[in-house]
Amino acid sequence: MRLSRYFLPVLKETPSEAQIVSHRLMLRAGMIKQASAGIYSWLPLGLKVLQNIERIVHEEQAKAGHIPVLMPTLQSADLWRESGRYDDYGDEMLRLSDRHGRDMLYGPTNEEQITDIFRSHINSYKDLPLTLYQIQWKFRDEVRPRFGVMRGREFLMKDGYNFDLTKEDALHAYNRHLVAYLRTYERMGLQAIPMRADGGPVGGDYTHEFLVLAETGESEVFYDSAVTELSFGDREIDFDNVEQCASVLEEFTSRYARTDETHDEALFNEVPEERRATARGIEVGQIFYFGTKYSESMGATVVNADQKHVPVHMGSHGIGVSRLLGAIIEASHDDKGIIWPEGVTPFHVGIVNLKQGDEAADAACEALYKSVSALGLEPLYDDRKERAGGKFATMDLIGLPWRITVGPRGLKNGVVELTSRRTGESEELTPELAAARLAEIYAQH
Ligand code: P5A
Repeated sequence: MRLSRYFLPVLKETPSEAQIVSHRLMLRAGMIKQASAGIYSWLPLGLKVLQNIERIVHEEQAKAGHIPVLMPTLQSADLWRESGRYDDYGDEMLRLSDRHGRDMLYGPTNEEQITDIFRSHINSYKDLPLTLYQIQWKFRDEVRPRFGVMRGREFLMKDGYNFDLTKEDALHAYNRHLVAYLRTYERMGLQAIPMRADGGPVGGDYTHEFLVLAETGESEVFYDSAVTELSFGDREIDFDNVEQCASVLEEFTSRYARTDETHDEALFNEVPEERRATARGIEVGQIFYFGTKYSESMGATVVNADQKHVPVHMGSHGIGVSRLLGAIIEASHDDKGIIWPEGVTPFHVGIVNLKQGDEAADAACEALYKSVSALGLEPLYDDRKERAGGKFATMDLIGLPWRITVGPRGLKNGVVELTSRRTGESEELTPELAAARLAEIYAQH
């Protein structure tokens, strides 16, 4: 993409309504525009990151054997009356009625709707296990939407639902989700720690939230600091292997780590004092096992091997897809702007032409643009007639992890400069070697 033809409405001033750094930077970098309280339009740069996050979520769900579907945002109130949640959900649910006076709602989550799909099509235990998921917009009429996409009213969620014959099978699905989530967050450059939590309106008492530690997080958390040393890394995992998945859960959840809802001071005090930590965290996901809560009330049963009708065991599993943008920025920025991890960056490299209009500089930038694109990478070429300082400031603000600077002086020696946004370190290389370095870097992501 050439910046002269792109739509990147960066702001010079810091917007006064934004209280936390991720919100400020998303507005300043022209990623989002507030439409009304807690509701945002996604501008091109923001949309690219959102789609990268979606892609990683889809890829990791596919590895776990989970199947994508797409359900509507508007749901019938009758389904929610069956589960009893229509009245329970309270003011967070946006309720509306259609021209025939039928009660509808904008889905805050989809347990009822997916259970309805399941009961309409599946009757036999032979069709289990089954996990369906979607990435779809949700609406929760939060009393105090704030911090931009962090706590929106309309937000994008990955929501998955498992259907199993037995509690043991459903717990394996739970563990599979935990593993898939650990991989998902790490690919986004995040450490998200699973912590025992509360079921809330979804239900069930077996649930973990995934928290990214950050001062601006809305949850208070208590943990054994040893959990911060764990990482999933690039180990191989067989998602059908019950013991393997269970041992990952064991490894990542056996130490004390809880949100304030489930915090237990006596248990916490058993952690050696030097490892007892309290912090704030951003909840980027939550997994639940709630057994037969929905299948019993909504009649989602299968015939088992003894020809008996039994309600299926279920769980649901959510990732805050749009919230993740805020969480990643909170975890990765400096005073100049965002620093995108390679896995989610909107463009792989920024090309800065120090002297637009100079024949050699223009030609070298064009050639680099072509060679980088030919590698399957997406460059953002700042081809505007602007001062170098302004171009650098824009690149730093929007946070591309790599920048290639091209100027007449370097070109006389046959070199351009490759700079890391994270470390600020630069290397002088021929344009060919700079492109090859990028290919090497991105081969790992
Ligand atoms: C699990 C999937 C559920 O709703 N039902 C389907 C279950 N879980 S949850 O924890 O309530 O939500 C899942 C994740 O969505 C994100 N989230 C939000 N993101 C932005 N703004 C909000 N107002 C908001 N509310 C929830 C969180 O990351 C949460 O973990």
